[in-house]
Amino acid sequence: RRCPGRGRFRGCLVGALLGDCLGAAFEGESAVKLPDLLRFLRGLEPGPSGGEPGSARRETLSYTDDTAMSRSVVQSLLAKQEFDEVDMARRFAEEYKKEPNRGYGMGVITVFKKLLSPKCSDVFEPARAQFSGKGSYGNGGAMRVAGISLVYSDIQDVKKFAKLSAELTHSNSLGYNGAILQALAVHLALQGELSRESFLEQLIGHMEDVEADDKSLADARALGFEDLPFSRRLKKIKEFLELSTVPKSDVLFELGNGVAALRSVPTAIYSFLRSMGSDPDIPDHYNNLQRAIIYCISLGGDTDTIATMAGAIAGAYYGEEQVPASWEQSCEAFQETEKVANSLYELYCQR
Ligand code: 8NA
Ligand code: MG
Ligand code: MG
Ligand code: MG
Repeated sequence: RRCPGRGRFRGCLVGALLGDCLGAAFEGESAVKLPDLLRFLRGLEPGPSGGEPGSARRETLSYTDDTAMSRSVVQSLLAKQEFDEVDMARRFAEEYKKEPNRGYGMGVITVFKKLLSPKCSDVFEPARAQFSGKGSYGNGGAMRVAGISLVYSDIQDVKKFAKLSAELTHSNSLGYNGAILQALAVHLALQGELSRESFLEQLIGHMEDVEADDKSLADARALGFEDLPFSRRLKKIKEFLELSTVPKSDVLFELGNGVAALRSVPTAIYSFLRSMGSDPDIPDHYNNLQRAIIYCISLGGDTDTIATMAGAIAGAYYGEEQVPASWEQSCEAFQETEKVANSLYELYCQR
């Protein structure tokens, strides 16, 4: 097996960090105006008088729950050298206790509180009890999953541990299948050199298999969705990519911009794939990775989480060369993120 370049690991984690920190400035806005977003981004660049990159900003952009949980995933994988559910659950809960105001989902906080109790003996139990036993279908399992794809090179391992890592908080298959999809996208992106078509074909092939099990079918039906809902949205992405332009309203209707994994993971993947080409509305000096993040944020809604997922995929695909210094240096904890990416690279390439 060939090791992907180290720059892809750094690109992935820093891309995710950028998406979260930049997206968080717009989270929850129903309609983000592109000129406002571009003005905000220009504020990250040094002024005409020069100065260090990022010197245009006085304050650092803070990361949110997306990055806080991504960091716990990665730190657990590095400490244990493999997936360890007890250690990872403990890190999620301790991190929440240390910094509860990172903008966590309303439901998941209940899970952390139960995990912090000494009475908790099964770390998957609190997640199973969420939403009257239905489990969460939020995008929290997917937003933090990239580290799994940076540690496991075998695709079956990627699927297995993406699912288990998500199940610590998200027991509904519409939650953890979103994490599997996001992990597969990062896995494929790490290999690089893939066309849009083969990237999508491979994802569809895997998801049709993932979503065909009894629980996935039952959960989708219980929520009133058609069978294989993630696979169906991936096919919709294929249709969109064949059109020269797709109105934002169609993207929002078909793919969404919400906190459910089903209404955000496919959107992030679409954003990454469409940004392989240029966008008439986004100035040419922005590269593919920047376009992917800009497009996600322009959709509004759960901007930080959709942008963090697209940033992870685009960063794994294009590598750190596409991470602009001014954007990176505007974000909290970017240096630590690079360091951790280097450590993950060593671990991946030892396997
Ligand atoms: P979660 O498990 O609490 O799920 C998020 C939300 O999805 C819940 O609060 C519910 O509204 C809804 N939901 C999920 N499952 C069900 C269900 N079975 N029945 C009914 N409703 C359900 O947390 P999460 O970790 O998945 O959430 C991640 C999102 O929350 C990310 O966008 C993250 O950035 C954060 N977030 C924070 C804010 C904020 O401003 N604080 C806003 C949006 C999202
Ligand atoms: Mg967030
Ligand atoms: Mg993140
Ligand atoms: Mg969010």
